[in-house]
Amino acid sequence: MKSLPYFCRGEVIRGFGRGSKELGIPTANFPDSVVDNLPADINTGIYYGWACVGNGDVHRMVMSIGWNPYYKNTKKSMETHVIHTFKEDFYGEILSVVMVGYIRPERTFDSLEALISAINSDIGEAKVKLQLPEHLKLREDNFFTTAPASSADLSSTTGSTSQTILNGH
Ligand code: ADP
Ligand code: RBF
Ligand code: MG
Repeated sequence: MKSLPYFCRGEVIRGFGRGSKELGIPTANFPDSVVDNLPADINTGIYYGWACVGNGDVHRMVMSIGWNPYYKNTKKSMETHVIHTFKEDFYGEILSVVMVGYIRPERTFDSLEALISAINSDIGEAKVKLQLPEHLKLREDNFFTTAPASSADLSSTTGSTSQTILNGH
């Protein structure tokens, strides 16, 4: 995928509230402004990379892009599970992410347990792959050191509530 690494950020919006309640795996959802800006060669499926909330610490992440076939969503979503335990929700804050690698396509499952165990194995794969030097260096990218503290800061610098950067340029 020539568009990787792919950097983007935007406000965290509310989804169906299923991630935490049904799966025990919260996912921070991006608005349409971020989803609609994805380059054509970024296929739906599961990605891994780095993420930070506001101008906070950079953590590992896994992201699902698509229609959640297990739930048959009608709207394409882009949801990030940050591999970190936060003290509080962060709706309305700016989530900055870099997608560095692809894991697998989205699929449906026979049970909720099977979906949960697939997500846990994605998290395991992300933890292994993110140790590669080429991935570790993206954690230090300026994109994160200059992350806006709030959506007001993002819109005052970009005139928008989202931002996307291809291949770090
Ligand atoms: P929704 O359907 O509204 O996205 P979820 O149940 O998926 O609800 O929970 C996502 C919300 O949980 C995020 O928007 C964020 O505010 C919060 N959250 C807490 N910890 C995490 C985490 N580690 N990764 C992603 N979101 C988290
Ligand atoms: N949903 C699916 O329907 N099929 C999948 O294969 C799938 N894989 C996922 C992998 C990861 C790493 C994450 C974070 C989510 C995945 N989801 C998948 C989305 C999941 O159904 C969604 O996060 C919840 O429904 C909450 O919105
Ligand atoms: Mg969610």
